This record gives sequence, structure tokens and C-alpha cells, in this order.
Amino acid sequence: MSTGAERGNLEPLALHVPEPRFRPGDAVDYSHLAIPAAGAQPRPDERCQPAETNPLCTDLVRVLGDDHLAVGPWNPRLDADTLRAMLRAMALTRAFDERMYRGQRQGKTSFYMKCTGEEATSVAPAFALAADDMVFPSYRQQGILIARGYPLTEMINQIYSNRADKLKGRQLPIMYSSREHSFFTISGNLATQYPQAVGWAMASAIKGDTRIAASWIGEGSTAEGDFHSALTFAAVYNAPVIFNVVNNQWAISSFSGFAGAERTTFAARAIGYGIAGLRVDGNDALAVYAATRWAADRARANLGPTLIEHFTYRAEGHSTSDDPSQYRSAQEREEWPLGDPIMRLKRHLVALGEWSEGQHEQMDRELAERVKDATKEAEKNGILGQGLHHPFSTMFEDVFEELPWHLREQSEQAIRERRIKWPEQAARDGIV
Ligand SMILES: Cc1ncc(C[n+]2csc(CCOP(=O)(O)OP(=O)(O)O)c2C)c(N)n1
Ligand SMILES: [Mg+2]
Repeated sequence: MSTGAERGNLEPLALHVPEPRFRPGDAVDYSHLAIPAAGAQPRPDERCQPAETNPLCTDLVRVLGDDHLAVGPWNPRLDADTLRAMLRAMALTRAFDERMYRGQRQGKTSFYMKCTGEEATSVAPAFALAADDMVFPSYRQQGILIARGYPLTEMINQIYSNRADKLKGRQLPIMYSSREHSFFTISGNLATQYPQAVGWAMASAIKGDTRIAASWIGEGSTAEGDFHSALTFAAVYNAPVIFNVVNNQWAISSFSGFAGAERTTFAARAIGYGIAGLRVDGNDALAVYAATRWAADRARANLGPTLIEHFTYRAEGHSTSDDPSQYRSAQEREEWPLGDPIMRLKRHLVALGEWSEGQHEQMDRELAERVKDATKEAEKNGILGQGLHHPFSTMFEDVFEELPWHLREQSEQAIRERRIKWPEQAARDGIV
């Protein structure tokens, strides 16, 4: 057995600590990113062996070219009405984000998260999936709810935690839930939605149903164990599930390198699990639609799960609690080589002669009005800071069918303390 002394001529062991290419003030150059031409990627048959998709895990599926036309085998050939509906849902998502962000700055809510620049990664899949396919989103897929027609006022009630909030203020603002829209309750605990989606998909198959599941996760969250156990279960049982990884380059202030992006792509995780994988231009709504359709058809035909990496960019801060100017170059957004998803779809429709600048401006004005009206409607039910909207005494309800003894004790103690310390609020809550 050799000893440390005998190996004294070796360099000491060292670790690699990833460092992002650009920091605040740096000039940004994305020429290291390989962006292939639109239309150049092969489209294997949906019934192919998973390994046939391996080359697509390091490629980039693109449909919309620099001339704004749709090209290649992944072109989903959508009619103009569908393209306009998708554009509208994406623009509404952005208008909603703008207004809610301002609402947070005005103190109407404590917290908000935008998805600016990533609208295609939720809206296009919502169009490609069936309305009753079950989605297990992260906190950045408000576009799905909007595309599925969930009332904006309900979303705002939840964001304001007001008395009409269906979740009764028990969830962080933006962590929606809607059984009617097949939208699973959002959890702040990253990555938990992945194994839940697989469990739901397995249950759907066990019941002999035809509905599939789709889940979304940020690239940073793929470092969680839940991501890997979900993929193992799905691969073993060939579960009818679509795994979306939204690679927006950042996880708050950590860049994608801390989740392994320097070594390989996120789509390439599929190769190790033996499932199908696709890496897609996430700012190209048509490519996202086509990839989702491919994966959905495959899952529905009992051909198993697909992992789709959406290569995109988080154009704004992580949340209203974040200041990205502290850790990344402001030029990144401007230099991002895949452009803006709304602009790209708009230019495509204009190039087809199915849309115009004037129509687009008019739509933006109309959507801003619609969001404003919904906001006013929701404000009638209260905003943050106007007192507790749901009685304090109900805080422990709705989790267990019957309150366990230890929670009953805690509840009684909390109510007793409230009565002593804040008698006015207690009287208002009806605690006497
Ligand atoms: C289990 C867990 N760890 C850490 C956090 C704190 N946290 C919230 S969001 C976030 C970054 C996630 O980044 P990513 O997965 O890339 O998603 P993105 O925000 O970019 O959409 C972190 C670390 C958390 N909510 N849950
Ligand atoms: Mg991210």
C-alpha cells in the first residue's frame, strides 16, 4: 500500500468551483453557445427507441428561423388562429406579470415572481397538452393557468391573500392551485412536484385512464434528489409523464454551472435513465409546442416518459425579493442569442401576413385594460395589510380531516395568547 509520503511529487487534490462567465459590468459575449440553424434537427418518430433521441439531447430543436418563417421537420404547422391564441396568452401572461410586479411595489402583496422571457415554456405546452392532462408546475408557470382560462381575478385574490382567496392565505402569493384546471398545488419546496407528477402518472396508468402528467422544474432544482428519484421511477415503470426542465440559466444568484451545466446539457440527464430526451429552443413557441406534442403522443401511446430541456433566459429578477444587478451583467438580457419569445411569434405571424404591428399594439392595450379590470375587481376583496382576511382561529384547519390533539393544543394556546396580547384583533376575528 503506498503512503502519502511516496506520492509527495503529485499536485495536491483540488476542487473545481464553477464561476459564471459574466459578472456585473462585464461585456457579454455569447459566441461560445452553439445555436444551430432552425429546421436542421431531425425529428424521430414518436415510437422510436429512447436512444434515438440521444443526439437531440445536445442539439437544439428550433423551428422559427432568423427570417421569422417556420421550417424543418419539427414545424407543428399550426393554423393562424391557434398561433394568434398562443401569442395572446403569452402577451396576457406578460401584462399580468407587469401589473402584479407593480402591485408588489405598491404594497398590495408581499411577493411576486415574473416569468418574463420564459412565457413560451408554459403557454406552448398548455396548448399542446389536453386540457385535462395534469400539470405539476413550479412557481414560474403562471402561463399555464392563463392559457387554460383560469380567471385572472382568482389569481389576484390569491396574490393579495384577501378574503376571496380560495386558498385562504395559507399559501405564499403565486402558489396557486386549481383542481378544475388540472393544475396541481404549487409547492415552495423545490422539486417535490417531480415525484408527485410521476406518482400521479402511474396512478393514471394503473386506473387505465388516458390522461398524462407533465411537470416543470428549474435547472437549478435538478440538483435536488427528488429530480433523480422521479426519473428513476418513471423510467422503471414507463410512466406517462413529461419532464420539463426550464433552463433559464440562473437559480436566484447561482448560475446553471452549479447544477452541472458545465459538464453536459440538462436534456442529457435522460440518456443516463434510458428515457427519451429533447433539448429545445425555449424562446421558440413553435419548437416548444412541437416537442411537447411529440412527448405527449409518446406518453399517451404507452411509450414512456420524455425529458425536455427548454433552453431560455430569465430576463428579470428571480422574484420581487431579488436584485440581479448584484450578481450578473445587465448585458446578458440584451445579448441573449435566442431573442424574446413573444417578439419571435409576433414576427412569424406578421411574416405570414396574419398579424400586424397595429393589431399587436391594440392587443397589448386591450390586455393591459383586462388585467387592470381584474385587479380592481380583486381589490374589492381586500389587499395585503388590510388586516387578517381569514379568521386567525381557522389557521389550523383544512390540513387534517380531524385536528390531532397536539395541534388542537397549539391552536388553543395561540388563540389564548392572541386574546391577551391583541384583544382588538381577537374581537374582530370573533375570538372572545
Ligand atoms: C428545497 C429548497 N431549497 C431551496 C429553496 C430556495 N430557493 C427558492 S427558488 C430557488 C432557485 C431555484 O432555481 P431554478 O430551479 O433554476 O428555478 P428558477 O427560479 O430559475 O425558475 C431556491 C434556491 C427552496 N425553496 N426549496
Ligand atoms: Mg433557473
